[in-house]
Amino acid sequence: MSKPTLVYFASRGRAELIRLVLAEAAVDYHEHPVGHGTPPSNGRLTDFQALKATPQLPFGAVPVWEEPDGFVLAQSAAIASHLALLHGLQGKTPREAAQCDQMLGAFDDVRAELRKLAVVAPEGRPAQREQLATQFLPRWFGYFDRLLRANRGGADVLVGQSLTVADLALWYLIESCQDNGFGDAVAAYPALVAFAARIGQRPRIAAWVKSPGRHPFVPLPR
Ligand SMILES: N[C@@H](CCC(=O)N[C@@H](CS)C(=O)NCC(=O)O)C(=O)O
Repeated sequence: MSKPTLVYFASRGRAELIRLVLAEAAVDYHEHPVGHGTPPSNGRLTDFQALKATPQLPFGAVPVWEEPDGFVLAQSAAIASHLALLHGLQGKTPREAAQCDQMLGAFDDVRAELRKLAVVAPEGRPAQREQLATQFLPRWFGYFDRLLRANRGGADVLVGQSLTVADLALWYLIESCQDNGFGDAVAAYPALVAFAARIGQRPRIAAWVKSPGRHPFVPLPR
């Protein structure tokens, strides 16, 4: 293996923030897509159930990040944070690094609530959507708006004075909410709308968004 490898399904999911960090850092890496019932390719297992039974997935789950010298890391937030640190996207001080991790925790909290739409019975979805749209997301975007504006007036980045993984996490959360019909919860906060436009216009992020390598958006069930 000469390039680092990201092991995940052929979808955005929990790997997309990692891919955004890799895009912003211009890292050359290989994707090893796993699936259900997929035969081995390039001499490697790609069937998820088979792979889960091996030590290649430290916790029997993906994403997993592999480096050419044999270093293997699981847990999406740990991978994002490791790559951010390697490439100067984890803040400049221990406090800024912790503030980045704070955002990664919040990112997981919000995504976990959104994912409930995928598991709730179809008849429960309208109520779940209503709760997300009118209570949960306005509350969380209110927190993010306050956090952003507390950093030098909110006209730049979330943590410190330069782009970090925290900005990429917030940008991806905003994009996911807008794409899933929760744009009003974001639109209520002009500083967040301007922030999302700023981050989305960064050349490497804009290029990743348009790239054929980006997996298509899959909506949460309606
Ligand atoms: N906290 C872990 C969760 C990883 C996780 O649950 N990944 C799912 C796929 S998105 C998985 O591999 N689940 C194991 C399974 O389906 O058996 C992370 O953020 O990486």
